[in-house]
Amino acid sequence: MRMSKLLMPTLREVPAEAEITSHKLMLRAGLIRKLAAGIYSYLPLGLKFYKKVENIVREEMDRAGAQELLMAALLPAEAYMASGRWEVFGPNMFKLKDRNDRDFCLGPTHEELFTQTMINEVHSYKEYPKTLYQIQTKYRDEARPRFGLMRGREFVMKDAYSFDLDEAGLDKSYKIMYDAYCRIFTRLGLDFTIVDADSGAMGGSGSQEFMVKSPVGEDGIAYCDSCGYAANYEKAECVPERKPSEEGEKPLEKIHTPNAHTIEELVAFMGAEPYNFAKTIIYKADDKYVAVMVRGDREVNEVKLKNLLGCTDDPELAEPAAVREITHAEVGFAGPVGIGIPVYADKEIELMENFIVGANETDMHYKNVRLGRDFTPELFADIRTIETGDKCPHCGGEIKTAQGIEVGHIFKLGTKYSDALGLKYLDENGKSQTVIMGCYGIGVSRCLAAVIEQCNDENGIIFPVSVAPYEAVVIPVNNKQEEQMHLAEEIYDRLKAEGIDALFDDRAERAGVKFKDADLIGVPVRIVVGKKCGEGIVEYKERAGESAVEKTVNDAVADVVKFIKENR
Ligand code: 9G3
Repeated sequence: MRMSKLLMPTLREVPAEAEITSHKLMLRAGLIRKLAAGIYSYLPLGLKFYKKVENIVREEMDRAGAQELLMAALLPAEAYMASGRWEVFGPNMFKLKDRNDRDFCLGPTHEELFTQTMINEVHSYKEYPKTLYQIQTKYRDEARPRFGLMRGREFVMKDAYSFDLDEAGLDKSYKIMYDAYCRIFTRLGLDFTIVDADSGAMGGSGSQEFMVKSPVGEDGIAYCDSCGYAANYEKAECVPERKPSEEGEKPLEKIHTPNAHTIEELVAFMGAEPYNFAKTIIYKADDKYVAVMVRGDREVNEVKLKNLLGCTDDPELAEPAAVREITHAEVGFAGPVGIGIPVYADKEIELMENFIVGANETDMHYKNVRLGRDFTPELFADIRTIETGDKCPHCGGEIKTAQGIEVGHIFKLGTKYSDALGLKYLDENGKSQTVIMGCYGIGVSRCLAAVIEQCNDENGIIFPVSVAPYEAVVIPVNNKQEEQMHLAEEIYDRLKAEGIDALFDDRAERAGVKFKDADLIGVPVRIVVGKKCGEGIVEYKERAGESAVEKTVNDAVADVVKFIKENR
C-alpha cells in the first residue's frame, strides 16, 4: 500500500480522556476514532489489525472442531424471557421497540439463542456433542465505558457454546476450548495467565479466566509462583491468619474514642495494631441489612459476600441514615455486640481474641471483645479479599498479586439454560435427559487493546507479526532522489510478490517523519533506501530490534521475507 494514498490520520496529541497507553496509541496511530462513549469506528489500520486477530480466533476455533454461526444482534425480548434474563440485566441491556411497539434488545450475549437453535434443529442424541460459535458485535450499556476498546458499549465477542450428553462430555468439550484458547492467545503474542474465576450470574460448576497481566487491568489476580495456583480476587481462597493479641479473658470494656472513625484514627488513638480491630460494615443485601466483619487490616470481597448471601443484586454499603438507624450511632462506630441484625464474619475473626470493635454508640468502642461471650456471628466464611504475602491455599507458599485484563472467560454451565429452555434428548434407553452446556467467551476487540498494552515502547506500538496491520515498510530517505525512489519501488514490488503485507512510504515527508510514523504504527520491520543505494546497500531494521544493519538489496528482501514468515 502506498502511504501517500493510505488513510492514516496520525495525531501528535490525544484527548485527555485517553488515560491508558493502548487507548492513546490507537488514537495517535489512527487505528480507531470515538463516535460516542464506548463506541468506536475502525479506520484502515485498526480494521486490518482487527481482522488478523479475528482470523486467528476463527482458525483456532475451527481447528478445535467448533462450527461457526452468525446470530442476529437485534433480538426479540421473547428470546430472553424463558431464561428470565430479560429483566435480570437491567440498564446494561440496550432495549428498544419496533414500529409495532414490540420489545427488542441489542444482544449482549447469546446463551438463549444458541440453546434455542439446538432445540429447533437437533433431535437425536446421536448428533451430540456439538460446539457452536460466532464472532459478533455485542451491546452492553456499561455504566462506565473506558480505556477505548478495553470496555466498550459496542464490542466484538467470540462466544461459543458446547452441548454434551453428560458431564464427562462437557469436561472434554471444555478442555478442547481451553487448549484452543491457549493457542489463540499465544498466537496473538499475549503473555497470559489462566485463573480460577467466579461464575457469577452464570451459575454452573466453575469457570476460568484468561488474564493478561497489566497495571491497567480491572481484575485482581492472586497467584503462587511455587505451585502455579492462580485465581481472580473474587474466587481466591484466603487462608485465615492468626495475629498476636493480648492473652487471657478480660472483661468487656467500653472506651471513649472521640472522633476516631477510621482504623487509622483508632490505631493512633489506642496504640493497638490494625489487626487487633475488627471492622463491622453494614450492607444492604437485596432488601435486608446485614453486618459484615473482617479484621481491621483486611477488605471485604463483595463478590464472595454476594455468593455467601445468595442475593440477586450486588450487596451495597448501607446508606449513612440506615447505619445510624441500625447502630443508633454515627457512621464509623458500628460493632457486632447487640447490633440486632445478622452478623457474617470472615474466618479470621474466629482466630481473634481481646479485639476492638465499634460499640454502636457515637465515639465509643469496645475492647477485650471475645467471641461467644460478647457476640456470636451467624457463621464464619471466607469473605475477605486476598492480599500479597498471604499463604497460598494450595501449597502454603507466598501469594503474589497483580492486575489483569480479562481477554477470555470459559464456563462449565451445566443445565442452567438447557433446563430453562427445555433442551433435552432421549438417551439410548428412551429416557429423557437434559443437555449439559459450556460457554466460552473471548473479547476480540478487547484483545486489540490488550496486545497494544503489552507491546509498545516510547516510540509507539510494536506489533507482533501475527497481527500487524502491515508487516513491512519500505522508506526512501529522499523522494527527490530518482535512484532512491526507483530502488525503493523495486524492493516494495518484490516484497509484495513474496506475499508480504508491505507499505511503501512514498510521501513527500522528511525521513525523520517517515521513521517516526513507521515506529508509531508498529510496523515489525523496515527497509530504508538512502545514500548508499548506488552501491546496492540498504538499511534493515526490526521494530523490536535495537539497531539498523546495512545489507545488500537481495539480503534485505530475503531477510524481511524470512523474518515475517517465521513470525506469522
Ligand atoms: C446481559 C448483559 C450483560 C452481561 C450479560 C448478559 C455478562 C452476561 C456474562 C456472559 C457470560 C458468557 C457467552 C460467552 C462467554 C461469556 N454481562 N454476561 O451474560 F444481558 Cl446486558 O456474557 N456469555
